[in-house]
Amino acid sequence: MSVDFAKPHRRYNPLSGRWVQVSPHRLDRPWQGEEAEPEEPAPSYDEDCYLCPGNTRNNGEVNPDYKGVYVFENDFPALLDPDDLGATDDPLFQAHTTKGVCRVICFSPDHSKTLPLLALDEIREVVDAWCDQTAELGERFASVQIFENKGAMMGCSNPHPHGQIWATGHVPDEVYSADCSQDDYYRDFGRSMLLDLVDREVEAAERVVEVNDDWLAIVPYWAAWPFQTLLLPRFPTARLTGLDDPQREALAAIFKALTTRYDNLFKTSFPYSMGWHQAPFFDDGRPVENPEYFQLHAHFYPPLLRSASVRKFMVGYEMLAEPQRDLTPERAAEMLRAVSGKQHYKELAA
Ligand code: H2U
Repeated sequence: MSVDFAKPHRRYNPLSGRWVQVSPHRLDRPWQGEEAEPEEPAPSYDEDCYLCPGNTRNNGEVNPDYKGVYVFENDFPALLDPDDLGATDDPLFQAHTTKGVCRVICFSPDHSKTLPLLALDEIREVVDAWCDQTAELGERFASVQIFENKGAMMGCSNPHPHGQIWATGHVPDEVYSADCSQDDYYRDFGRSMLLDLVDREVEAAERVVEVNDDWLAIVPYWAAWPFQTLLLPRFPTARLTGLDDPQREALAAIFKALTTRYDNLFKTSFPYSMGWHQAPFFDDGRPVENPEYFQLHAHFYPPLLRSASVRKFMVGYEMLAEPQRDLTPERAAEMLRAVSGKQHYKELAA
């Protein structure tokens, strides 16, 4: 049996175990909504910014005059590190105390430099910080979640280029489901699910956005957001801590190229939520060494659909039934391939 991909169809996401409805025929419908607004250039230093070097943060603490990446404990952490851990045993009202730490990572002292605008060696510094933070927090916590929430459209509180790190004593849902799915596949086929995916996607090429010797960026077959991408290592590694020097270098390069393509697509600083999924460090308190089934990967979830201001809303059917998309993942990959991954539109304009 085959599927006519020009007709409405549903694609399975083997990582989440969930489905997405694809409706390519709807792309022809008329659009009378808003189009892009011109962007204001950001200054390199903003005296009102909580994250710029030398400035006073919201809680009165003063940032050092940092020159590269700067990591600090979140002043308003969502997680605390209590000694007394408790749980309810009521099946209807289950709860347990959570413990963890939250940190903020400023990518650059320059307020105006988002990741694609940083030089390769500066992005490499960010990669090193992600790896170091993972190593340090993985000693104590079951899961280390590194993420970047970028752009006002994503609810990001500050335009200064930054990300966050939350480490938790428990394994959060999204990581847990990626862990279970990969474990199941490994038990069924004796191979890593995401390394198999890498081989198939490189060969097919139709969903590839960027590729180098060590990394691959694709619009996944099951993508729910219009320009969602998945960044995958082409070598086995369960965590960021497993990356050697050339692999980190190559990661900085593909990160810059992918985010440059994103910005060039609608000539805007492309908003997204991006984050790494890496293998848990503990399972019920027991250390987890280096699971062969688990492959490190990063998800990019950008909300934009047609222009710098027209976004996809995950509402209605999506909230109540399952995600739906019009643009096919193959077409989205083609659109991202059609813009430059080397020259950023802001650098061309300068
Ligand atoms: P966003 O990634 O959503 O913009 O969040 C930035 C984080 O920075 C947010 O969690 C923290 C907020 O608590 N923050 C500080 O820790 N100190 C400050 O002075 C401002 C913001």
